[in-house]
Amino acid sequence: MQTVLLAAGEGTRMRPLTAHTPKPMLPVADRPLCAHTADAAIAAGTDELILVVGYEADAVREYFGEEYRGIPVKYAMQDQQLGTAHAVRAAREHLDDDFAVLYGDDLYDPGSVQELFENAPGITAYRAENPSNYGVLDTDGERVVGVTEKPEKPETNLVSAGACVLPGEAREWLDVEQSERGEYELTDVLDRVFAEYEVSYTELDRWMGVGRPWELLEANEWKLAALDGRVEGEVSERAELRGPVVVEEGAHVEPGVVVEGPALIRAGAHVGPNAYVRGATLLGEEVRVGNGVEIKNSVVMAGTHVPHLSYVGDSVLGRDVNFGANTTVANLRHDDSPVDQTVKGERVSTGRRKYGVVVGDGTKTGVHTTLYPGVVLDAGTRTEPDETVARDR
Ligand code: TTP
Repeated sequence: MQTVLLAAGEGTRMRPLTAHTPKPMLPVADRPLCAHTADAAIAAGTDELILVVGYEADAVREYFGEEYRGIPVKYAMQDQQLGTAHAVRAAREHLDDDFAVLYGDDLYDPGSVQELFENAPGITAYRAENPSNYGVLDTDGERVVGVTEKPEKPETNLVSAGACVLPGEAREWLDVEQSERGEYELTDVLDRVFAEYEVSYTELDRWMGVGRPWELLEANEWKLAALDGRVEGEVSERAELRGPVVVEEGAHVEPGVVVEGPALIRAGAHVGPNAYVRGATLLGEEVRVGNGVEIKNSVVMAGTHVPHLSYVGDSVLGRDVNFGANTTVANLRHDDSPVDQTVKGERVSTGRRKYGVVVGDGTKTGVHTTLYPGVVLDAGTRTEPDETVARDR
């Protein structure tokens, strides 16, 4: 089976982390977000990957190359994101039989992907608390006969999760009309498949869409928890690793460091002396965490330095960030209410009581900078020494 993996998106809700990196290439534990899905598809028997790319396409091409884990990889360019059917249409010339469509910014549990592949043609579904906000499956026994978008009175709470396996014939059905919201949508292709094939559904055991920065934290919490501890790098005898901690080859952990898993310390990272890293934390390649620094439940991307006397909690730091000595992230409001963040100009609740900051690539903070919960710093921001940053920059 061929797998079309949609990875053309600009990831505007994930800004500033997507300023230079496409969302599907953001790190989730030991690989990019979309590689988890590619790997699940390969484990389920895919023999060819077709990546639909657009925004910052080169980053995707560089990672997957022409062959990935022994599987040929092809690319389809989608210059404008005009919809999911439009995206699959970009891949059409490469398709020759039944094919799966998976989303590069969704995380699936691999077992469910396997089940989806075994029950082709089929779609994925999950139980939603508020099904009226989604496309609800219309079923006849085990067979899916349609999807009703945002029904007022849904008959079930089983909603479509998007991923599907389509019969080869559907290649000819991709030229759908523009929908009311102006997109070419795969749901319109599916309507024809429901009418002409017996389509089953696979209920996903676990699944999440990764659209906003705190969801990147959640994705990392999921995939870091799935890692088994292993030490391939150099860990001082006077450092303590508790729980599942991975120290990759070429990483160093100095005396006086305590790491509580799940945590992943990637190749070339340097931690300590005297630092405290708590789960679930990802320290990317070439990250430096120095003396008197505490990092908790955070994603710290490649090349970032937090060298002296700082606290970082429940935060996402982009690439090549530098925190001046004594930079402190506040990650809890005095009134204990969930922390809000501005996403595309709108204040949105993250739903998280503990939530720190989101810092774009190349930012440098001055010494003694204090960052308020939910603050977003654009790529390349500079703060002055002693600054207290309560608003996004
Ligand atoms: P979206 O989440 O709608 O878009 P996005 O990923 O660019 O994020 P944002 O809304 O924050 O800007 O897309 C969902 C997935 O589908 C994502 O993996 C990208 C993919 N996609 C395409 O590849 N091409 C398309 O035309 C569309 C609409 C989506």
